[in-house]
Amino acid sequence: FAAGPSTKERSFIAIKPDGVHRGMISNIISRFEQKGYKLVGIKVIVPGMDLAKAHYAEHEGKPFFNKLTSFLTSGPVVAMVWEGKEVIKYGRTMIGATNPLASAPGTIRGDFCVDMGRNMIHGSDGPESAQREIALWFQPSEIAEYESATQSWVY
Ligand code: FUP
Repeated sequence: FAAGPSTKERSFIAIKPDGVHRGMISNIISRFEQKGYKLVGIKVIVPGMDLAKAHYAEHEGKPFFNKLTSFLTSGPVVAMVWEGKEVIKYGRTMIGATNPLASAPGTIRGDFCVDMGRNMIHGSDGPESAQREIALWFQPSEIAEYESATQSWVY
């Protein structure tokens, strides 16, 4: 077992308020866990408007921005950091397309959602956004460094 640098890749994954209210926390966590990814950070947080706006800064000025940030601040978000081989890209594959009606069955959005504004989950779209979002939502001390006992069976 030789853990190359890519196995330490991290992504910011968040279950949005609709996912929490619909009781999808365990289902979503199960999917990432069963795939072989490692949970290294998790918290339940009702984000304030500053955090919501910073998180979705790339969409500032777009017609859906106010609705999007208001929705995020309306209820709890389960903010997580998942680690593992190509977790950023493959996490996005597991999540599905932004529009749930364009998401394949088997993806989280494809299986559970029909509305773009209620697509349940967020996942970083690249290494830079992953780094930025993890730093925005987590203190370094809130992220656990550990070796998984079963990782050698996954890689
Ligand atoms: P994604 O990375 O798949 O979450 O998608 P985006 O970053 O492009 O969009 C962020 C969120 O904005 C989406 F989850 C839903 C919302 N959105 C809209 O409501 N309308 C749009 O036209 C695009 C995005």
